[in-house]
Amino acid sequence: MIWNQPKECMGREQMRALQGERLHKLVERVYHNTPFYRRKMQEMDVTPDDIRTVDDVVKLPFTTKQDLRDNYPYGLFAVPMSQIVRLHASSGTTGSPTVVGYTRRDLAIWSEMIARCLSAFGTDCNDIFSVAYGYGLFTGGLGLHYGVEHLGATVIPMSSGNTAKHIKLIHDFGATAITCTPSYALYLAEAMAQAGIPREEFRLKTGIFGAEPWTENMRREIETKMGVNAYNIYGLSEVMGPGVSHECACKNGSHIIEDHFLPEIISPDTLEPLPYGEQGELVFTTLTKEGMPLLRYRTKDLCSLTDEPCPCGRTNVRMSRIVGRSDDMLIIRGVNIFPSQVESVILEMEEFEPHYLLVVDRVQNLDSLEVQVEVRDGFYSDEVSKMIGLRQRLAARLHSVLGLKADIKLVEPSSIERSEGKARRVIDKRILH
Ligand code: ADP
Ligand code: K
Ligand code: ZN
Repeated sequence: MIWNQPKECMGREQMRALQGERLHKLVERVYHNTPFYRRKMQEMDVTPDDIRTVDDVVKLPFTTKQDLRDNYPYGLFAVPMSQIVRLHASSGTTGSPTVVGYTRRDLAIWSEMIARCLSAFGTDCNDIFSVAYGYGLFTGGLGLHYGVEHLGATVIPMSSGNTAKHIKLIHDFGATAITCTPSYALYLAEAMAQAGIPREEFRLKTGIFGAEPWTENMRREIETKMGVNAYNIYGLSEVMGPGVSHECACKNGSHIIEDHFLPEIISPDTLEPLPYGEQGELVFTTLTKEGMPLLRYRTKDLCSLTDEPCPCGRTNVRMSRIVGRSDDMLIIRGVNIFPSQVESVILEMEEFEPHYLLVVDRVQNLDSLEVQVEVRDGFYSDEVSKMIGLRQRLAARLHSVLGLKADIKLVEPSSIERSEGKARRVIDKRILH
């Protein structure tokens, strides 16, 4: 079902016209209400009158996470605090937290966006959702929570942690859908298998995962282990939270909620806009946000966009999976690599569990990469020659994909730390030297 047919299936020209109108109004608002943006626009000699169509967006200044930090806590808010009804903070994966503020209308729009996502995943008012993202400052928990209610489905506000109780409630309450990070989903699936409750006694059928990068191979792994149909949901707190984009039944990229968020792809080096199809940094302008509207926010997330028609009938632009964040990119002996590339390779080999850790170091001025990976039960062996053979095969595959030699450390099942939220995939010891 398509929750908001007029907005999700709008003709491209009509959408662009709507975005242009909203962009003009947005720029007027921030020009008058946010001194930070007025100053930036004055420096660039742009006024709201120069911004009439969606193509004019390129005349506007970028916003970065550093701008949010420099204006911490409320400097980018565009309404008085009397109109802010909620605060969230980003989880600070890459540094000190940043604060975001929402008006009543922002929250209503957010819930409606999530209802669109959940409908695209095939869920409806008959579903019972376990929301297992963290509740609190993180946008995942409360964001999904109110979206599920808006859909009219039933929400179990689980939050993360307490996995044993979680499994009992998913079972007893007959949860049909679950939403959390993909890494927690894996952890939970393993714990469900160990709990001794027969798989048929669970009613779970839909899994909605996001908040960190994950690969197609990871999707298959979770689907098999948990017995759900798994969908990708994307978002970031600065822009709104989860629900900025979502997959549909076609699973061929994630539709962006374009009537509220105007996407661009830029070259992270030259900052020039790139055409559809090319990979670069994703940038969003929040067309309707009141509390903390942002012009051309640089997400650091690397992906590509397409406006090719989708068989589901939605016309909104789709984004590819996030390859990684530009800050996650490791440069090892001059070679650029993303943890997701290692994940793909590991999961293509049946001998490995989807649990891995990259340890980067610098020894005698030379970068080193160690890949720690869990060997699946049944493949782990005390026979040294078997393990050496396995290590060599993985090393060879990684070498051909990454163009880099990695040291492989095979570890026993369940020895790498599990995550209830966003997984930590990299330990970069070079920072300490
Ligand atoms: P932080 O930047 O502190 O982690 P957020 O909790 O807002 O703050 O996280 C947003 C980021 O999480 C995004 O910019 C993106 O890097 C990542 N993310 C969110 N959803 C997905 C997804 N479905 N796939 C890949 N990455 C995602
Ligand atoms: K208030
Ligand atoms: Zn679609």
